[in-house]
Amino acid sequence: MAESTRLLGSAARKTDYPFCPRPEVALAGRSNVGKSSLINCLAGRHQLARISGTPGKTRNIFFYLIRNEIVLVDLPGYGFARVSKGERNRWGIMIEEYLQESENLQGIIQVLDIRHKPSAQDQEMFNWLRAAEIPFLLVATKADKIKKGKWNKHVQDIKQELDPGLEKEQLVVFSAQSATGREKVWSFLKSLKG
Ligand SMILES: Nc1nc2c(ncn2[C@@H]2O[C@H](COP(=O)(O)OP(=O)(O)O)[C@@H](O)[C@H]2O)c(=O)[nH]1
Ligand SMILES: [Mg+2]
Repeated sequence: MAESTRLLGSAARKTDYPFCPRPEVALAGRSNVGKSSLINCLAGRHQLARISGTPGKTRNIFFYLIRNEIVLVDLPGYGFARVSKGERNRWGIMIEEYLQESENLQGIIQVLDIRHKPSAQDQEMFNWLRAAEIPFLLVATKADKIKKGKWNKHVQDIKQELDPGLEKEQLVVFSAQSATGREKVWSFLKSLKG
């Protein structure tokens, strides 16, 4: 029997997407923000998604089946300054095609660094997913890097930039290192099924 948590495949274009037997949830965020670490933390597997030491290389879209429940779709990270214009276009086409054409996209997790205000590209992504009217969750990761007493201030700053009217449960404080917030992200994933 195939493993219930595994890489289903990777692709750049729709014709190459693997068959996904479960609802798909895409992860969007800046390069190096912690998307792959989040996937590994949710999966309870350290080396499922590759953690990048060197950010910015435009990669394919990776599809991971998690516990036979959900498919997490690791989109290539945006906002890496040193890529060429051609690379950036390739990135845009890849992500847009996935977001518009995927057969079974049920939700999006936008990953932000809790320490930083959302960048212009974070805001663009957020506006896009708002307009798409798809269930979404904001995850403010790397929470272990700041004191717990400061979490709320950083969360408020992020909300202020994106949308002050965001509901509390739409933004989860997370750490892949300590697994803070893991259950809340799972609750979101489970709310999408079926
Ligand atoms: N301290 C800490 N480091 C993290 C966390 N999440 C990711 N990182 C580190 O941030 C870097 C980029 O992580 P990665 O998951 O590859 O980011 P991605 O490019 O968005 O997939 C790696 O060095 C990770 O170890 C976290 O929650 N806490
Ligand atoms: Mg990654």
